[in-house]
Amino acid sequence: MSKDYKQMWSDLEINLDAHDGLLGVLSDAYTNIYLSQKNRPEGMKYFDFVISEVHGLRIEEIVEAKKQGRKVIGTFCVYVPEELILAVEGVCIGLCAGADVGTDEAEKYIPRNTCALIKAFMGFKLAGLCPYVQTADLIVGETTCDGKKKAYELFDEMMNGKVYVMEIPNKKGQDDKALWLNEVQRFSAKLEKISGKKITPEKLKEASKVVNEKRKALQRLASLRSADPSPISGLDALLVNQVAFYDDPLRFTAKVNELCDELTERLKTGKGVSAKGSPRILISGSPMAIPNWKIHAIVEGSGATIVGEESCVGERNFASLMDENFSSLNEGLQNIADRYLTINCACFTPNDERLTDIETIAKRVKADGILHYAIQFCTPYMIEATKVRKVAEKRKIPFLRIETDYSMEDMGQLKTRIEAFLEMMGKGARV
Ligand code: BJ8
Repeated sequence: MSKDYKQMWSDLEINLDAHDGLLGVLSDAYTNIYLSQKNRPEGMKYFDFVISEVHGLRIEEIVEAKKQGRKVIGTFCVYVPEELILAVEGVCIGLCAGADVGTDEAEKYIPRNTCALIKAFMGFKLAGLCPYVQTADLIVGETTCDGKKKAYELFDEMMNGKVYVMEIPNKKGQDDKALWLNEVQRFSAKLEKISGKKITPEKLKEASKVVNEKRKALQRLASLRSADPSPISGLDALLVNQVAFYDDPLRFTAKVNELCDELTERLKTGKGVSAKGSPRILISGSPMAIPNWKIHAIVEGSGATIVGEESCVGERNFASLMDENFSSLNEGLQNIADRYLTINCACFTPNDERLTDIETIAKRVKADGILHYAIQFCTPYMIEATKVRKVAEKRKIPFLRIETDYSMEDMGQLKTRIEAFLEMMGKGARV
């Protein structure tokens, strides 16, 4: 941290002692996992800085934005339209927590066999550890999986009524599309009410451009990883995708594009993070919220490179753009509704489009193997893994299925399984 932020944290009612402990653990993990990597692009220095200031400078910026009358909107799902939040000059923060924190406290409210992501967002609040949650004027939940849906009821009580829930349909038929459009309209009215600002077609266009440019930068990064050797590690690419959820969008986009310029230069000289021909893995499944780096650290520590994430912290977040051609607010809201329904989350049934996405991405990134990752007790992704396996078998792509939580207890066991998978995978199975 560049300075002492204790007063700011204290004003936000952060538990200072526990928070010091959390930052210490985070800093050690980052040093061991990230800073120990060899051959990192220079452009990652910005993201190292952002992480070092994750609860410092960025929170200071948000507090300052609040003083200027901007509203802070926390979200837990890539289905929440960022464009609308920006159209009322709000600050959009993706809140999903990826650390095993406050679990004991969370388990007083929700069953032990709840996914780690849900336990973490409740745990962070209960343990007084998340300054982002503390700055939020509104927290947007969604009716995706049952665990989240029910947890938001309890979370709303903890947040003194600040939780607003969007209804996400479970199917994608005509009635579902109408329901979803109505939800987008309802959310835009809610944002206008809490911000006191009107969403005009012009403001929505401006906001759509900002978010689309961010998506394009992330698409560019994803496509550069198709090279052999990849010019960037999976760990670093994951970090960029995680930072996408809370950094200032304009600054973030500029920094990702700078990084991509450097990676493009690397490709010209054939410089990469691993030797040409090293095993290439596509990750598919539940989202990996910051600071969940567990699987990437094991896979890359075992000599393979992760070249893509079919995940909401990855491709599902940036794969499709919003159509910026609209002339009325109604048309703009329709375009938002259409764009977001292209996200193929396992909470939908059927969800065969996700299988097509996995095949397409595996081909594009020249994956040698697919590792399906589900957070333990994440029923939608755990069950859908069976269909993903069938796709991998059909394409003769080696497949490994892993279910784990945020604890480090199974690191040894996972490493053994992943190493055996890489060994079995060998070469020559590339799609
Ligand atoms: S669009 S994946 S961000 S819902 S890991 S809480 S599903 S039990 S996070 Fe998600 Fe939106 Fe879908 Fe993406 Fe439930 Fe699974 Fe836990 Fe999950």
